[in-house]
Amino acid sequence: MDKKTSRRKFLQNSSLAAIGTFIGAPIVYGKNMPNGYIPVAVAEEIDPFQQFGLHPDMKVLNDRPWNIESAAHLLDDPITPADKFFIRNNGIMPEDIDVSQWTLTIDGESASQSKTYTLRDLKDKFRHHTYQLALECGGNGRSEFNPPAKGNQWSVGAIACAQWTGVRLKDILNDVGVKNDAVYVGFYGADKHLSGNPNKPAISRGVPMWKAMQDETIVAFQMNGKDIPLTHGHPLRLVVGGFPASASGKWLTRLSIRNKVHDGPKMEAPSYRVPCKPVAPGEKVADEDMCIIESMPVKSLITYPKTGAMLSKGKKLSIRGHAWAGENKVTEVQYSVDFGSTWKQCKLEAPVNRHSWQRFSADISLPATGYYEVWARAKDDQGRMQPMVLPGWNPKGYLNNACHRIAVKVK
Ligand SMILES: Nc1nc2c(c(=O)[nH]1)N[C@H]1C(S)=C(S)[C@@H](COP(=O)(O)O)O[C@H]1N2
Ligand SMILES: [Mo]
Repeated sequence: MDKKTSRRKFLQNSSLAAIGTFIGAPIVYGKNMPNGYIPVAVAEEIDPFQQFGLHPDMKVLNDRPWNIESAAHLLDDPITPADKFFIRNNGIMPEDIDVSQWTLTIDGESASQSKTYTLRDLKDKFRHHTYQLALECGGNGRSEFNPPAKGNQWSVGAIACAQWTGVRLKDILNDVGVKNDAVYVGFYGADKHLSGNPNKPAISRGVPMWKAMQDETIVAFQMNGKDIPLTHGHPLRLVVGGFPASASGKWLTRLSIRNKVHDGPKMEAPSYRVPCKPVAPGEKVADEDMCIIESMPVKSLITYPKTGAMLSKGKKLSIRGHAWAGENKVTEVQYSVDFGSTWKQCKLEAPVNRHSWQRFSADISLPATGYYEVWARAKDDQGRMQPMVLPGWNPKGYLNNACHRIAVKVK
């Protein structure tokens, strides 16, 4: 345990007076502090860049819980490394994880039996698979909606595509036995609700059976060939590509095979739901008119160059980026340098596997010195294309897949 962690542990288990001594002043309204609460004066001493090993261009949106976003130019690697991978926590991360004691329990109305596996059991019993899977927070792009939606004000950086290794969820479910009436699989993790209430999960979402049974839906123990970092769900997490990343439960301890749509915290309306029918910006929407988000929409990011790039006259501008389309495949990416008046094709690579993002690139000739914008838009195999402007406003600010743009100057 490093010094900071042990100090934090000490504080969590300490009396108000002891914490006051640590801060150097009595906490006047201390009796109102929620159980387990870490005062800002203490919390601020945690440097997330150091603690989580983050790239200096990462942006902290919230420190309780930690929500940290990446940026377009940080997402240029074909496989996102941990230091550039966004962090989205709903609660307080578990501490002092003892991997040898970690278990995963499968239960639920539609499980033929309840069964518990150790990490060793999972690794020994089932075949290992590695997939590159794009995880995008449902709220990525929320900051642009107007009227604004409450929640983390993600710009474009709540997306990543790492290489995940684990066992297929379907192999585990089949080993346990799934009853015919199974509808959903819900997850539970070891993180704590912000209130400190141990009986209230921070988040417990799930996926329909067809998604749980897909080959690429895995219970992972490695990210990019190493143990999963604590921030991303060490030692075990669900990885469900194509769906909002909120379905990919971190610090996984339990899966429940349900005979109805899972009803854990943040599964019910209005969380991770959008109006079933389009609404006017700002309109109130009743819970029963909100539908669960499944596949994420088609989207792309120009990851090189970084916006604001300078180019010498006569040189070609080489751009590249990534495109993804939830359950679907990206079939085309186009770019425009004249504010969308004309569009040209980018070179587009096939995905490494289903639910991985796809690389695109183009070499662009720019006719004169001056200011340009490069716009990119992707199309999926259903013929759906990214909109140029904000897509349908919704109360929680999900699914903004408007096209990405960068500025370039030729000198
Ligand atoms: N146990 C648990 N799982 C979780 C969360 C969480 O707060 N707790 N956040 C979810 C959400 S909303 C997202 S977008 C992704 C973020 O994964 P990351 O932090 O590895 O990027 O994890 C999901 N899984
Ligand atoms: Mo999310």
